[in-house]
Amino acid sequence: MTRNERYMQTALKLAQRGIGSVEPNPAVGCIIVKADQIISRGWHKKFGGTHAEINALRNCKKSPRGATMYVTLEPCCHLGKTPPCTDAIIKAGIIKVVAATKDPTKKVNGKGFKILKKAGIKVETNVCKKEGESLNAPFFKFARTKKPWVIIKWAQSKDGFLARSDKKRWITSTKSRKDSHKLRKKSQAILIGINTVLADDPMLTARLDSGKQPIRIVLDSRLRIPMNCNLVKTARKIPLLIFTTLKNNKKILQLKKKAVAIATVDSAEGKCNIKSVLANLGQRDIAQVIIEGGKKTITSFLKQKLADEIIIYTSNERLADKGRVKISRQMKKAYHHVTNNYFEKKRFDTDLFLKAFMK
Ligand code: AOF
Ligand code: ZN
Repeated sequence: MTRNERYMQTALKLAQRGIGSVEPNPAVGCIIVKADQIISRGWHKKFGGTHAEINALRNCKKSPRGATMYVTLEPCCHLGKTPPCTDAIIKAGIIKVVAATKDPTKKVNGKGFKILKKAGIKVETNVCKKEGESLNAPFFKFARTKKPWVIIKWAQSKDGFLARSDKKRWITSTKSRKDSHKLRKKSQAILIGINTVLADDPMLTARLDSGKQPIRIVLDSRLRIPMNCNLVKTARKIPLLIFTTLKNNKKILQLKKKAVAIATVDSAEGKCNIKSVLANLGQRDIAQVIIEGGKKTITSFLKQKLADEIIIYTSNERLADKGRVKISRQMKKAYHHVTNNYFEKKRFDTDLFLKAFMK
């Protein structure tokens, strides 16, 4: 490993601390090095907050004048929720910037590097590029394709059941369910099929503390959603978006009156065309969506290879005759289609948690 790579690894580790709080922004880490000594560290801590470079510049123990900055993403040069990082870097007297990746967003896309170079700062990029990109895979996908990062998530029993037929409500442990609420909280949108609405009447909220709630999305080609279901009843408080293939339907007006947003897409085999759904979500600036069920919806995303990531909670219990709705062949086989460049395996009590990126 070169010295540059070693320093970049430190910056990448710092960046990781922001995962879960910065989305849909990228997680970014930054260190400042002078005379082969790290004089400061910084990372982007939460969405809307100060950028990694600014945090690092503020944390300097010594003057950053004449120092080298290692940052995992090209410094921004635009006024967003925060001022451009390039200005601050130039002003601070940094003489060299080493970056892992270019920022692919239109507003930056190489312009940040150009501005730094013009100010006489040396720029080196693509140091640990692969790690830098996989750390922010959802951000890079959205910037390049304008389609959201698709996470498929489900909970199953050890013998592959998605629901139970006895009086107990849950398959997985309290800890697993808490974790899945955390996941909801850090995502922009949760999507389910109409069958899940009809079967469970869910709220689809992140029941942690107050704060940001993801947009709730239902695929409902024929608008079968009941007007008195929990999702519709709460639409004024928490956004609800329904995709349908119907146009000029009376129910569209009724739903709109209840503050439900409706989008009409083309149909594919009688259902909403999920490719069009994803394109539509991209237009709405939704950079990441979790598909939470049910079996049919999840299976159609897997069949069409539209999933980017899978998350599976598996309980230690075999349900056998207490089980209902077995996972599909595609769900069972999903594991043959994952990459190993990002893989997490851990336990929540006796449940197994698996997370991987799809090939
Ligand atoms: C950086 N350093 O730590 C991050 C960057 O609205 P704002 O001001 O927070 O800007 C968000 C955009 O800035 C985001 O879309 C991405 O292009 C870039 N993120 N840039 O220089 C950082 N998080
Ligand atoms: Zn910035």
